[in-house]
Amino acid sequence: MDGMVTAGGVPELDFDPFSRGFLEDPFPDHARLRDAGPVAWLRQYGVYAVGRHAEARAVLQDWEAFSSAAGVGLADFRREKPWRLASLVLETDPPMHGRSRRVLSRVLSAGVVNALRTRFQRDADEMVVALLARGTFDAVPDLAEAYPLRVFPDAVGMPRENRRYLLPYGNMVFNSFGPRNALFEDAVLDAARVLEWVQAQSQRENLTATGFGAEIHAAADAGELTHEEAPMVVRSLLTAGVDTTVSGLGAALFCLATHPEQFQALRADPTLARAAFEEAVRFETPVQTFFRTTTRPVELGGTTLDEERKVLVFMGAANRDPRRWKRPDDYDIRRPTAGHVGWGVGIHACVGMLLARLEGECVLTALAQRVGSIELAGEPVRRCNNIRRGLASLPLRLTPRAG
Ligand code: OVM
Repeated sequence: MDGMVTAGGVPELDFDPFSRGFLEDPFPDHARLRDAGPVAWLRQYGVYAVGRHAEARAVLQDWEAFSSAAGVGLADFRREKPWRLASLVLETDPPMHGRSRRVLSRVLSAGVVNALRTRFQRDADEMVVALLARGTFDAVPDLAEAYPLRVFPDAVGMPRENRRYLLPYGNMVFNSFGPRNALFEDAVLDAARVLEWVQAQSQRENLTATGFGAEIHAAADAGELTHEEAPMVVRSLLTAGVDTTVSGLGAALFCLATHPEQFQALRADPTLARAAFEEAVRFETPVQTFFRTTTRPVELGGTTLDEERKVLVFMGAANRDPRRWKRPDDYDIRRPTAGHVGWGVGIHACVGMLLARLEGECVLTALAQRVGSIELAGEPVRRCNNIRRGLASLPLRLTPRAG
């Protein structure tokens, strides 16, 4: 029952953040969580929960007290075997984390990403022109999925065949951070085949001689990683690189279709494309939650958390915390978005965010320059996932820009 407190004085809540009802509309429970206090206890799972912006940031920034090495899902790797081999970057602490992170930071650095801009913009322009010719289409498969599935595996150096497997793979990994519920069980039906495919794609001989994948393997030649570690770091790219940007692009398209005045502001000034994408990442927060595990008794928001407990950080709730944001439930492409936690914060903050932002900027620039209006052409359908917020279907109608 809501209203109870733990022995440590932490308010207890009963909602299930991995139920379909919650995932369809998390916002009322987000408000309850934030209003209950700086930290709450989710009775159903026996975990702490943090929904306010200040405490979400504090947890994510303190990797020593709030560890990732026991897994960033509900499963505690110190007690249960991870569902897949643990990631060398997401599910590690320093010093191991720094070794893989350093390589990924370089492979996905500003200079490398900026050099992709011309090609990424051309691909976005081509896709938007083709979709304008169709007029009405489903923006999830035909744009939010199609665009990252073209540009990202190209940049990694993957072959063309079977790229679409990256989508069910991402769906299963993101579901696996939650409990072993029906969402998880349904997502992993085909796991053995998909995991084997991802492992094969991560091997040096299956990647082109140039690209992100080749560069990670070259880092093993240079002694920065072992040759056993290199394919695992490539796997991280394949895990985190597509599903997430699909959600982000879907979020931006949904926001622009449902806020026509914001799309008109973007058309009037296409240089707002990057800001419009960033605000969609705040507003919808594609990666809604991740766990940490306390390594010691630790003070947070005036209470002391027990050691060896999972802490569920609600980035989606923090990104709409009225203690931090003015009119948090408005999608406003001119708002200052700095400080949102949609990419995480601290040592684990998204290492691919420059690439994701480039994808978002290119697609929204193409829309701003070529499209007159974006309307819903049917009801959007949510794709429920334990961790990742996104759509399965977004029917849209585009009209060309006049003149
Ligand atoms: C991984 C990985 C890294 C980042 C994110 C992610 C968000 C997975 O290393 O496998 O899902």
